[in-house]
Amino acid sequence: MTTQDSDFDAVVVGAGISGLYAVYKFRQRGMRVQGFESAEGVGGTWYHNRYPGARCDVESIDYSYSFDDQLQQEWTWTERFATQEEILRYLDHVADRHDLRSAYDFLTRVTSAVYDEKAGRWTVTTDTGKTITARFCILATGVLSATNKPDIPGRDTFAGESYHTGEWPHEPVDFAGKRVGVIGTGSSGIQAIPVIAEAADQVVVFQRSPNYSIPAGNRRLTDDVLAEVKANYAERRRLSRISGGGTPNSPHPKGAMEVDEAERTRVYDEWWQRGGYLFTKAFPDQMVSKAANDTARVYVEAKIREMVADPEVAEQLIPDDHPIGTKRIVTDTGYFQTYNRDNVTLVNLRRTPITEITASGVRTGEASYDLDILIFATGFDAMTGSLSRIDIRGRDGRALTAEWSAGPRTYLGLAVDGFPNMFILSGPGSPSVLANMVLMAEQHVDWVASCMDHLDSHEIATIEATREAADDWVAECNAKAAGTLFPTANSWYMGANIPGKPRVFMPYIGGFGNYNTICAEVAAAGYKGFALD
Ligand code: N01
Repeated sequence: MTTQDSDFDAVVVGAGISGLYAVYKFRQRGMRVQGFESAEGVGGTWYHNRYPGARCDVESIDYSYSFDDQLQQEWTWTERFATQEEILRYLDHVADRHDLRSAYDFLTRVTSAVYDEKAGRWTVTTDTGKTITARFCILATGVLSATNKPDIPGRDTFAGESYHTGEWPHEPVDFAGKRVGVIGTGSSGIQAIPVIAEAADQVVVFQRSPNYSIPAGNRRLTDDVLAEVKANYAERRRLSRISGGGTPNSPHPKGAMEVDEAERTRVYDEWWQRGGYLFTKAFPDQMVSKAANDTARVYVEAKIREMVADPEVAEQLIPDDHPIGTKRIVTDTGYFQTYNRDNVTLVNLRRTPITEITASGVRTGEASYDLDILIFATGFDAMTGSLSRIDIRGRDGRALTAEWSAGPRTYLGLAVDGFPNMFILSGPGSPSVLANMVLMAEQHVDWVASCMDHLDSHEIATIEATREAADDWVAECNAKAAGTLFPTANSWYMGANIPGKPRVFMPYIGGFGNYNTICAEVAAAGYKGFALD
C-alpha cells in the first residue's frame, strides 16, 4: 500500500446510523473516506441488539433519515414502532442505495487514534494490523454499544447457554421447553421477557430495580396513515428539529400543577393512549417539579396495579427509588401482564440478592434456580464506554480517558480541547440519547460538514475547541441537568450503573431544538469557542 492509499481526508469509526450518514455526506463533499466497523455488517445498535422483542421506542416514521426525500417517500414502514429486524433491513437498504459499504473495512476494530501534531493528521490503527492516516477523525462509535456484564461471582461458570441482549447471536435461540433466567429489567429485559415467556417452559426474572414502563400502543401502519405522513414529511421534520426531543410532539401548554385534577387525568389518559416513553413529556414541568412528577408517577402506578393480578407482585414491580422518567422510561408490549402467567417468576434481588452464578443456574440468599439459558439484560457502559476502549490521544500524547477521568468534557458534545479535527457524533454533551438519534446524527454530521466547508474555503487546516469553551459548555450542561429531576436517579445517564464511573449527567438536557440553535449560532459567529489554525 502506498502512502497515498493509506492517507484519507476522514476516517469514520462505526457503521451505525451516524457513521453511515457521515460517510455519505463526506463523500458528497468529494472527500476520500475510510470507515471501520467491528461488526460484519452495517447497523450499529440494530446489528447487535437482536434479542427477542427488540424494537425502537421512537416511531418508525420519525426514527428514519430525512436527508434523502426520495428514500423517505419510497420506504414503507410496516409498524408504528419498528422491530430490530425492520430497522436493520432499512439501514442495509440505505447502505446499498448510497454504496456506503465500499467505504468500510468490516470485522475491524479501531484500537488507537493518535494525533500527529507535526503532520496535522490522525494515525488510526486497527486490530487487523492496518494503519491509516486522515485529516479528520470522526467517532461514530455509538452511545449504547459497550456492553456491561456485571462481575457476579461465578459469572462464567454457567454451563448452559448464556447471552447478553446487546450481543445477541444471529441464529435463532430456541426457548421451547427451556428454563430461562433473565437478569435485568431495563428496556432490553422488559422488551424481551414477554416474548421469551410465550416460548419458554419457565422464565425467572431477576429484578434488582423495578422500572416504569408504558405500553407501546404499537399497531400496523395503514396506507392512509402513511400517505398522510408522506404528504407532510417536510413539516413533520421541521417540527421535530425545533422540538425538545427530536419528534413532532409537544407537551400540554400548561404545567401539571397549573391544571385541575380532571384535566390532568384527561391529559395523562391521552398520552397513555399515545403510548411509550412520550408519557414523560405530557406536561412541561413533569421532569423539573417533584410535585408534578408525582402526579404522573401515581397515575402510572395505578395502571401497574390494574395490570398485575397478584397485588404482592404488583408492589414489587413498582419503583420506589426514582421520579418517573429520570431513568429511561421503557416502552413495552404486555410486560406487566406477563407476571400473570403461571410460567413466570419474579425474584426480587433487593430482598434476596444473587450470591453466585453456578454451573446449573443462579443462587440467591434464599433459593437456587436451575436454568438452561441465562440472559444478561444488564445494559451498557453508556456514552463513554465505546470511546474509552479505543486509545485516543490528542496533542502531547494526551489520552482522552485521562482527560475525562472526572467525567466527559466536550464542547457542544462534538469536540474536545486538545484533540484537533476530531469530532464525536451524538456523544456526551450533546442531546444524544435524549433526542431522536437519527435526526441527532444528521444534525451533527451536517454541522461538521459545513464546518469543513468553512475550513476549506478559508484555507484553515485545523479546528479545535478551546479549553474555556469546553469548560463553559460542561458548566452549562451541568446547570441544565441540575434544574431537572434527572440527577436524583442512579441511571446510566449518570454513569451510575458502572462501578467506579464518575457520576455526571452526560447528555445535554436543554432540548434538541435549543441545541440546534446554539450550534447554528456558533457556526454563524465564525466558530465561536474554537481555535482555527
Ligand atoms: O440496560 P439498562 P438496557 N445484578 O442499563 C440490571 C436503550 N434501549 O439494555 O437498575 C442484577 O437500562 C439493572 O438493575 P439496576 C434505552 O435507552 C432502547 O435495558 O442497576 N441486575 C437494570 O435493571 C435503554 O435505557 C430500547 O438496579 C443488574 C438492567 O440490568 C438503554 O438502551 C431497547 C446488575 C440494565 O438496564 C439501556 O437499556 C433496549 C447486577 N449486577 C435498550 N447489573 C428501545 O428502543 C445491572 N443490572 C425500546
